[in-house]
Amino acid sequence: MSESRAPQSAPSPLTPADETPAVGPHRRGVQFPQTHPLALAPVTPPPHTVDGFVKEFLHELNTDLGVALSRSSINDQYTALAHTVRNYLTARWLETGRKQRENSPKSVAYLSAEYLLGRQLGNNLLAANLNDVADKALQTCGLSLATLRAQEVEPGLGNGGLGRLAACFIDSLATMNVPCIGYGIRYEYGIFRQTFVNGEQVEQPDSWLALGNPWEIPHPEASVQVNFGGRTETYTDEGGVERSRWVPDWNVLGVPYNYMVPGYLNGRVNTLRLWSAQATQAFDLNIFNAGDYAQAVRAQTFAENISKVLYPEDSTPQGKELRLQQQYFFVACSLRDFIDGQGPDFDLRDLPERVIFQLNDTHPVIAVPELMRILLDERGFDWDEAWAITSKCFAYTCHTLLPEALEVWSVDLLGRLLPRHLEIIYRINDEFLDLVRETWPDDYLRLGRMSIIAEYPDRGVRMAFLATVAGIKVNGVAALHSQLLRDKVLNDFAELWPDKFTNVTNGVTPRRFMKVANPDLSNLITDAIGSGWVTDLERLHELAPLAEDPEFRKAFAQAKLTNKIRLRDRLRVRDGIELPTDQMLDVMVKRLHEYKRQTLKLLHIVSLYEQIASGKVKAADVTPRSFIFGAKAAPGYRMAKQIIHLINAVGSVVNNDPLVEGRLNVFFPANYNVTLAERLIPAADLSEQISLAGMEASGTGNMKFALNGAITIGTDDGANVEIRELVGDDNFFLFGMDEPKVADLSAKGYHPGEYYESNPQLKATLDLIASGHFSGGDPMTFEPVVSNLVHHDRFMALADFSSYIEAQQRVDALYADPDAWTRVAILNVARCGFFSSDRSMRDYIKRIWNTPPAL
Ligand code: NBG
Repeated sequence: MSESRAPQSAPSPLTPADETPAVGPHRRGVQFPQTHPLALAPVTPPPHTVDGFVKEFLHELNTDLGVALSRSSINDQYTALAHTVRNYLTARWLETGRKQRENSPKSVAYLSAEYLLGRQLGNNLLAANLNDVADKALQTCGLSLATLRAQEVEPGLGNGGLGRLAACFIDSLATMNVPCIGYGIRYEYGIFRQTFVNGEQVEQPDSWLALGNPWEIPHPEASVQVNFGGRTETYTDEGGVERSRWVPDWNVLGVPYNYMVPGYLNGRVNTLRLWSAQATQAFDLNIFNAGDYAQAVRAQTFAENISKVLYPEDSTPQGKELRLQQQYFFVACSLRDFIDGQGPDFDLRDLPERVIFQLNDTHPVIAVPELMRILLDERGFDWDEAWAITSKCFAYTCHTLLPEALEVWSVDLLGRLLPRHLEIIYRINDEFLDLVRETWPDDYLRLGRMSIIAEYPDRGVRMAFLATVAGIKVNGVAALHSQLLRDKVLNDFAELWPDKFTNVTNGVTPRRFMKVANPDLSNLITDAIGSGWVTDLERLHELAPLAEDPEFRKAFAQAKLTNKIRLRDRLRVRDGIELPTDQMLDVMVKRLHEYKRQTLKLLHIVSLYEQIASGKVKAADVTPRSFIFGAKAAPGYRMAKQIIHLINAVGSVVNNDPLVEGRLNVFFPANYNVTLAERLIPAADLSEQISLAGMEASGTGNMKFALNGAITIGTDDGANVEIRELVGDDNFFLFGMDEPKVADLSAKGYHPGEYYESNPQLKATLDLIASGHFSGGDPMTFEPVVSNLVHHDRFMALADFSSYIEAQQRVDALYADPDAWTRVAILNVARCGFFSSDRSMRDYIKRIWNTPPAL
């Protein structure tokens, strides 16, 4: 919906106060005379024909962009095309908004600091069923849809799985007709663009907005003011009740930008609303008058910094003030927006019937005290009433098990930035600890363990605990992860409230990751079982018998080959890589993190190479493989960056050593992102999911690979466990310790050096790296990586090495029989329908949200 409302108090940032424009004068429900029949008729999309499309496209190009086709740039053409597609969806968007206002159904408000959307054009063409029409229409104008699609810069507003999951979820909700609004931040710079200089990662800013963004609609007139800093004070209200209030000392504006979230062929278009920070006044007039113009402009920059850049840390948050500002900024805007959207007469006691705010990890958890503050300080509720409402409006999803990934905000910082919120958090904690005391009298250790306020090492607010106390439900993202949350990380809370804890296994959208990304396989599936699978992914089961059909296997293998060729063509242009299409494609793509164990993959490669280089094995006896890595390291994560360097160094030696005879190839295309994932995953044969058991919360890449017919080599970790259960042991290469074994080994004391000393192949592999073979003879370059593995190895790569190598031999054995391999790949596709994000959404609805699908 692109309508909006008058702001609370903020004047337009760009207009002097005495010239405040009329903002939103007759919005929201106010009738004003409409006499022209066209004004009374519902908005209609352009005709769904080639001519209709051409007309709309040229209109956009000529009138909106002001260029003639003959003079237009590719970016003009792309922009006009995007606007055209948008125009087809607009009628549905307005209609969705109208129904929403009419029926006031309970909505999901998904609060997420990250949305890793990927390119919009392909997905929106699909949702509006415009692919063929657009293709033909552009051809008649002498243009190519493929070329224009390549012009789009993807919005990289997320780090990895957590942000991509949010994007899959909003796609599924729209497709399932569930009212949902996604709220987030419109970062001016998304996740950095990764480049390699001499094999080392160098980060470049991601200026994704440089050429404009045709998919967003800004609404500056609907900006929201957000306060920061200052102090609190107590006062006595008219009824003689002592109350607190916040006296902030600075503020910024949140400007909403709306994005369409179209359902697949169902006429629904939900909204994603991303907030951008702007200074409240363009100039601070006092400073301006005093002559310090530069200082006045600096104040503006300070405010606008809030939505400037996405923090590139994945799994290890930095306790930076700006980050807390971002978090509060977007939830304050979003709560205000949602509440005001219910109209002036709305009784906030009914809020739990209108909305569930889903907290995507701890990033938006400051919304809990914010809602309390609104209810207490602005709406005059007493504490118990306010808490009764608040504690029904939130649910919390945890996405990690790493202790260092759980956000803890220093009390000092939080008190300085949000003093009233800190007071409220203390009160929530006091009441909560009373309950703990009642439940377990005299259990002081437990009291300290469960307190929302941590005392050591510094005083801090444990955001995960706050979310757990306030949330109606807490869920993990795969069965194993949810179990470990209950049994370990949040065990005390699970004892107090066993029913609060639940699981929803992650899922991925088949629209983007099959229909858009893998047209050949999608067509093959549709030819075999009809098109219903796109919105009912369990129907992929109907493919299972076809795994036994030689003709189908042939067609399936052919689709895989076509995808490899498409990937080869892309990598050739994008990275100057020459990918062989006649080798097994072995892929590991995900953020670079020690727990994910890219090093274990690397040890496998170096071990193969070492055996060839030392003459133990003939190159001709090695299964030809191309290994592809894709991974960004957090800029401040030194070990991760050294591992990237090492992968590149190994690649340049292995790929160029004549002894290898081209049978092993290691490629690391820079800047792995959603766009590349869409090309890579459909082409893969082998999916590497090799984290240490008990560390990966779920994984979603693992699901995308399996659904595209790659076979997994993996540990019993995260959602791998469920993938293996569904596809069957025979169709999955399992290796490594399971979580209880990892826990035992940890308890016993893990000594990686023992594995190094006792396994000659492992020793030879590590020694080769340590010798400087991959660093021009300099043994120091990768010494930190090697000694970290031999002496610390927190994630036990050495303990799982021999099991991994053995599993890779099983991979080779199966691959030697292409038909048998394809059969297993087909069974993976057929049995992974469970991993649709549509199913995840059904689980959230049933177990957590209680939102009926809208009509
Ligand atoms: C990530 C986990 C993944 C999981 C995604 C989505 C964070 C903090 N967590 O295993 O590491 O698949 O979340 O749930 O990014």
